[in-house]
Amino acid sequence: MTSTVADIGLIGLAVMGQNLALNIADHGYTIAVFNRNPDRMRQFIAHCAQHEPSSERVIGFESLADFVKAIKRPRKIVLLVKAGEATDATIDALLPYLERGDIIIDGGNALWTDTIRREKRLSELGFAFIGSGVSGGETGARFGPSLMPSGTLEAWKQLEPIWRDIACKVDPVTGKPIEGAVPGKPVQGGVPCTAYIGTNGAGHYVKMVHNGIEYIDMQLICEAYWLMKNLLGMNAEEMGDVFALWNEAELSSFLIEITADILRQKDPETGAPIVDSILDTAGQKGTGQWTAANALALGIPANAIAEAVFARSLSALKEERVAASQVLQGPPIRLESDRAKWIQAIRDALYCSKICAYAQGFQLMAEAQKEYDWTLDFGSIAQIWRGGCIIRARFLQKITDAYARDPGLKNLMLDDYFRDALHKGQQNWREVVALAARNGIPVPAFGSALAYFDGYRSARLPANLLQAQRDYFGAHTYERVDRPRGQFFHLDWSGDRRQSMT
Ligand code: NBP
Repeated sequence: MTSTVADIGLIGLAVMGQNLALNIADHGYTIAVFNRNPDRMRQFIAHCAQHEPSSERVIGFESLADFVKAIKRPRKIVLLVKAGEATDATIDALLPYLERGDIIIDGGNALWTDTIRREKRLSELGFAFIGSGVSGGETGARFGPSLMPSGTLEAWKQLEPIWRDIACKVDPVTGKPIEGAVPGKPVQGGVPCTAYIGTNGAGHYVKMVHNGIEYIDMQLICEAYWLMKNLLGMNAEEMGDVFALWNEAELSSFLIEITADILRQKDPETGAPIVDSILDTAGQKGTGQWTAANALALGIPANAIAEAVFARSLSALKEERVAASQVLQGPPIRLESDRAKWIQAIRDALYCSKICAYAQGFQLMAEAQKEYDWTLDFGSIAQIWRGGCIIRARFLQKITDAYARDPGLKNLMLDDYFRDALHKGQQNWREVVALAARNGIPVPAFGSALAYFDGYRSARLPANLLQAQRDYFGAHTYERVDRPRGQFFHLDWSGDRRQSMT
């Protein structure tokens, strides 16, 4: 007979599951683990026995029935399987063994609508379901991820102590992640990067937007790099130094920091900068694409985020681009000699574009909460992204401060701090976008962020003409500037050219 010893269970022992299981064990919890293919579980347990200080708290099971029985009630079972059908298959396999009140926690990158569906189904069966975004990749899972859980408050209360223990911790004063965790010795103290996000799919939605922001953050850095390389003629090491310097101030972030490291890294085969040996094509799938698609569905102009997804799609057309480069011509590139001036300008373009990108992500979440009846705490969301995750940055504290000043803030750009930063940087930002256009260097994210800024701050846009066109060819009607909103008119464009109210 299996004894009930485990504080929690985990299914799915690929990269994320193994690392999260070890993180949980390092915090003193006994964890039962299971994997569809038992070989993977056996290998993991063998690895733990040899290399992991917390190995006695990780117990592997080959039978799902024994695995479930070993977990204390109400059971908490974390799924870290491939998102999609595998999650449903795992839930279906688990159901016969569960008892009322047991809690399934999906830590995969699930589509939030799937989480809503699963939560509803399981709650009707008497079980709880928490969808928890887990960010930070392999290292985050091992030593402290950013965790974005949602479900019922009762279920969250059960999970909260473990989730707070294993989450990344940030210094309460500096807001910086506390480093130094090693196997068996996790970080003590600090503010955990997790908080209750809301009901049903809210956690996975917020994780999705996080990933959308990650796409644009990375694309903006790539554009800054590309401009320095092509317009200023800088080599990888010099650019690495610039990113390292930027990492000392407002732009300080994990992505800027690793970019400095990447640019200084040599190719072990050739001795040249490794970045020059890497093929310039990137894939896009899952969460970045979902963020852009949902922005379209909700009618929120997250154009810079979408642009970052499209930039990857364009990069993937490598063979076509190589062929087109022989056919389509642009202007010759003219190197700029005033490096210091343009490095500062590119920095400003990057910072201003980043503000717009985050403004878009937060506006998207604000719209989604209306759509799905969530109550999101945007200041708290920015806080839990300060550590553990890929977009961790000093900047996030500014977002928390902005929502503390005004919880009903309509758009981040309207906050005093961000407004001032945009005002201060915009001249340089414009010059960078113009210079890039003059030289035929693509900067889709810088450009679309600037268009967003200019569009959002425009009391009038040319959609009046657009409405006229729509009314002309399709009698779609228009509102008038001199009448109350909600009154619609149609002009008989081809007949007597009279206007009627509809
Ligand atoms: P994968 O996404 O590669 O999934 C592999 C795991 O899913 C294995 O344990 C595999 O079992 C299991 N699995 C599959 Br595939 N089909 C299954 C099925 N029908 N029934 C049961 N189990 C099934 O692993 P990962 O990269 O560790 O990611 C796990 C989750 O975490 C994913 O949802 C991912 O999107 C998310 N995530 C990943 C990262 C990251 O950096 N990798 C970061 C944040 C979130 P098997 O061994 O029997 O094939």
